[in-house]
Amino acid sequence: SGKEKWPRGDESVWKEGLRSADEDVSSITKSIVHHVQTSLSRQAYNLDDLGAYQATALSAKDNMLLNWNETQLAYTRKQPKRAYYLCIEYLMGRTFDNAILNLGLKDQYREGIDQLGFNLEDLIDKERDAALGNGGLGRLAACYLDSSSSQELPVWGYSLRYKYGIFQQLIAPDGSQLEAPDPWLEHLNPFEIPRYDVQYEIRFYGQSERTTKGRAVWSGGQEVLAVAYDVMIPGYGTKNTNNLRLWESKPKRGFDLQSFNAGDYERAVEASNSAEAITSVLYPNDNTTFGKELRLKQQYFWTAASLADIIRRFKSLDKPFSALPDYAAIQLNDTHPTLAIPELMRILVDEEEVPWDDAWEIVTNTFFFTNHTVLPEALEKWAVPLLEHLLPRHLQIIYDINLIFVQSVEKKFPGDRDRLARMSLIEEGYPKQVRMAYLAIIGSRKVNGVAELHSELLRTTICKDFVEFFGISKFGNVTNGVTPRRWLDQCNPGLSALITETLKIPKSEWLKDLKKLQGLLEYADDPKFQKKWAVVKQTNKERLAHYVETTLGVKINTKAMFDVQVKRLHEYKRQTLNIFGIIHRYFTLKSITPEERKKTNPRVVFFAGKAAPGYYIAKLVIKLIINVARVINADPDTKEYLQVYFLPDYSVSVAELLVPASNISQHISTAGTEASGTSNMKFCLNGGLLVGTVDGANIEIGEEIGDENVFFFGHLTPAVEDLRYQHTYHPVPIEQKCPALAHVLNEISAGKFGEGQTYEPLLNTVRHHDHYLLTEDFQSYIDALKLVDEAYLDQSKWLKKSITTCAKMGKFSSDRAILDYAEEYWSIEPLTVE
Ligand code: B1N
Repeated sequence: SGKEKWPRGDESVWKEGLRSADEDVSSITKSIVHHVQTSLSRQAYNLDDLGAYQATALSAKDNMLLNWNETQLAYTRKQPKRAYYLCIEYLMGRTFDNAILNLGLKDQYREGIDQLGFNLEDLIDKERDAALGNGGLGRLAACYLDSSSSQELPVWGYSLRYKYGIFQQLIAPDGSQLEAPDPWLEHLNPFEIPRYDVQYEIRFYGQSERTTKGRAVWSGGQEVLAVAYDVMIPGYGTKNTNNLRLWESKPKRGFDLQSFNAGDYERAVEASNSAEAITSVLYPNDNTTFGKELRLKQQYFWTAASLADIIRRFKSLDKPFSALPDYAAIQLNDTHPTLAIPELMRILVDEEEVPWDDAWEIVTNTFFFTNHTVLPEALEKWAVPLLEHLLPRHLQIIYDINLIFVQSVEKKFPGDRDRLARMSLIEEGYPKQVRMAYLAIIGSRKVNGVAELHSELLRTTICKDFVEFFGISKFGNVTNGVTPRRWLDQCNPGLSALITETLKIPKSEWLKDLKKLQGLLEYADDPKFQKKWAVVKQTNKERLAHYVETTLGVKINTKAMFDVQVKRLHEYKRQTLNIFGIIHRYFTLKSITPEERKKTNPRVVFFAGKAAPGYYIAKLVIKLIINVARVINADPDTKEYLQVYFLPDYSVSVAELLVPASNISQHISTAGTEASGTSNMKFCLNGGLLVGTVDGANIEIGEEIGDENVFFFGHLTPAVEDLRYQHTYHPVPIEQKCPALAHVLNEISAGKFGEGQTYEPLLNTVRHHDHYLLTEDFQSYIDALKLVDEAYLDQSKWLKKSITTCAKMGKFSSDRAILDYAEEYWSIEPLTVE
C-alpha cells in the first residue's frame, strides 16, 4: 500500500543500513573483496580460481537477494494469485553466469574480475552443475522458472534438495558405463538460503482411525522434519526474482537418547539415518518407474511439506477455504506429486473440518496436471499394500474418492461394467495397484500434454474414457519451450551479438519476444550475412573441439560436419538407429575408391547421454557406440571422412557447448513415443538443422520453420501400432525386411566391433520383436542422411536453411509456454516489482 506504518525502530537508521545493488565495477570489486575477506576468510595471497569464483558468486547472490526480497515483499503486500510448480526434478545446471546475465551486470563483472587478476570464463567453469534431474522433464522445469521470473509471473517451484544429484558417468576401458556419486554440495553452494525457521513435521506409517463425517485421525508411525532451502530465480531485464524451495529431510530429534545412553550408538543413529535417507539421492530413472518404497517416501515428503507451506501462507490471509483456488494454482508436473491430491483432502477434511464435497470442489479447482509421457513403463502405479503401510490415511481417502467417482461414472454410463473397471483408480491384480495418472486426472481442473501430437494421443488413448466422461475441454495442450536466455544468449554469445547487430534492436527486446527473430529472414540470402553466420558456427565448433581435446585427448577436424545426438539412452530414442547407420556408412566408405571418398562429406558424430544404472540394454548401446567408434576412428582408409565420439558425463554445461556447435542433430524416436523433446528446439534455435521422425515437437518445428528445412523420415504414428502387430503375428526375417540392416547386425555379431556375443541381447531386440521398429525405418533413415550430405555440399543453401530455422523458432520460447499456462490454466497475472 505504501502507507504502512514502519514496523519498528527509527526508519531512517534502518534505511541508512540497507545495502543497495551493485551497479558499477568498483562496487562489484568491493563486494568481491569483502566476501574474500569475510565469508571465505582468505586474502589475495592465497586465493585460487575456486575461491575467487565463490566470492564472486556470493557477491552476485547479494544482488539477487535484494531483488528476491523486494519480490517477496510485493507478493505479500499485493497477494496476487500464485502458481506453485511441483516437480520432482529441477535440472538447473550452473547459476552464476545466468545470474549476472539476468542482472544485466555481466560486463561489469568481467571488468571487475579482470581488475582483480582473474578471468571470468575460468571462474564460470569452477561452478558445479546443480544436476537435480535426469533429462527433459527436469530441464523443462528449470526453463519454466526462468520464464516465470522474466515474465513477472508469481510462480514458486517446489522440489527436493537431494544431497546427491544424477550420478557422474565414467566410461571403463571396455566401453561400459560406470556410475559415481555426485556430491554437488561438497563445496559451499553460494546460491541457496537455508531457512531453518521454515520446518514441517511429516508423518509416515502409523494408524488411521475413522471417526465421524468421513474424517479420520492419523497417528503413530514415524515423524521426520522437512527443512526449507530457497534458491533465487532471477528474471531477465526485471527485478522480479522468484523462488525455488527445496526440502531437506532431517530427524525430528537428533538421535534416540535412550539407546544412546544405553550405549547402543548404532541404534541411536538409526532413526536419524532413515530420516536423512529420504532426500539423499535423486532416482536416476528417466521415463520409467521402479515402485521402490523410498521413492514413494520422497514423493509424499515433498508434496506434504509443499502443501503445508502453501496452506500456511493461505491461512495467513484469513479467507475461507473456498477461496483457495482464487489464491493458489498447483501444477502437478507428471504424476510424481499426485499424492498432493489426497493430502489436500486430508488437510481440509481431517484437520480443517471442511465437509468432504466442499473439500473435493476446492481440490479440483486448485490442481492442474501435465502428463509427460505415454510410455507404459513410465505410468506410475503404487501397490495398495505399500500405500496402506506407509500412508494408511491416504489410502482410505483414495478409496473414498474412487467410490464416489465410480458411482458418478455408473450414473452417466449405466450398466457399463467394463468401463467402470477401466476407469477405476484401483487396478485389480495381485497386488492391487493405484493408478496415479487417473487420480491426477480426476483431481485436477485441467490436464495437458506437452506437444500437439502427444496431447492428441493422450485424448485418444490414456484419457479416452475420461474425455468421454468429463468432456473434451478439460484436456488441452501446451507445447514445451526453452529459455532463450540460457539456450542462445548465454551458450552462444557470438550468435547473440550477431543477431542484435543485425536486427538493430536491443538484445533485451528479442530475448523477451522471440518472434522478433523473424527479422533475420530478410538476410537469409545475403552472402555477407551468411558469411558472418558461418563464422559464428565455426567458432563454436572450435570451442567444442577444444573441450573434446581436453577431455578425450583427441584432435578433431572442425571443417567436418558436426552431427550430434545427445539425450538419455533409451530404446525408444533409438541411438541404435544412429550407430547402425554409422556402421552402414563406414562399410559404404570402405567399399568405394579413395577418389570417390574424396568427394564425400566428412562427418564427425557426437553422442552423449546417461543410461539408467539398471537399464541393461541401454548400457549395451553405450558399449557398442564406444567400440564402434574405436574401430572407425582408427581406420586409415576412412578416418578423414568419418569420426565418432561418445562424450562422457553429459550435463547441462556440456549441452551448452554442444548445442551451438552442431550443424545437424538427431531426434529419431519411434513415431508416437517422444512426448515432445526440448533439445530439438535448442539446436534449431542455434541454427542447427534437424533430422528427425514425425514425432513430438519435431512436427511443430516443421510447421514453423517449413518442412523443407527439416530432414524428416520414417513411419508415422498411426502406422506404428499396426506394424508392431505385424511383427508379432506375421514376422518376416530381417534379411528380407531390411537387408542393409541385417548386414550391419551380422557384422556386429561376427565380432567386427569386439566380442560379438556381448551384443547379442541388444541385436535380438531388433531381430525378434523390434518394438521400436528399426527394421521399418532404417532405409528411410539412411536416405534422409544422404539428403543431409547433399544439402551440406551447397553451403549457401545450407546457411539459408540454418538462418531461416533460427529466425522462425520464436514459438518455442518457454516465455510463450509459461504465458499459456498462466492464462489458460492457472489464471495468474504478471506483477511488476518496482
Ligand atoms: O519430458 C520432457 C519431454 O520433452 C520428453 O519428450 C519426455 O520424454 C520427458 C519419470 C520422466 N517424460 N517423462 C519423464 C522423467 C523422470 C521420471 O522419473 C518420467 N520425462 C519425460 C518434457 O516435457
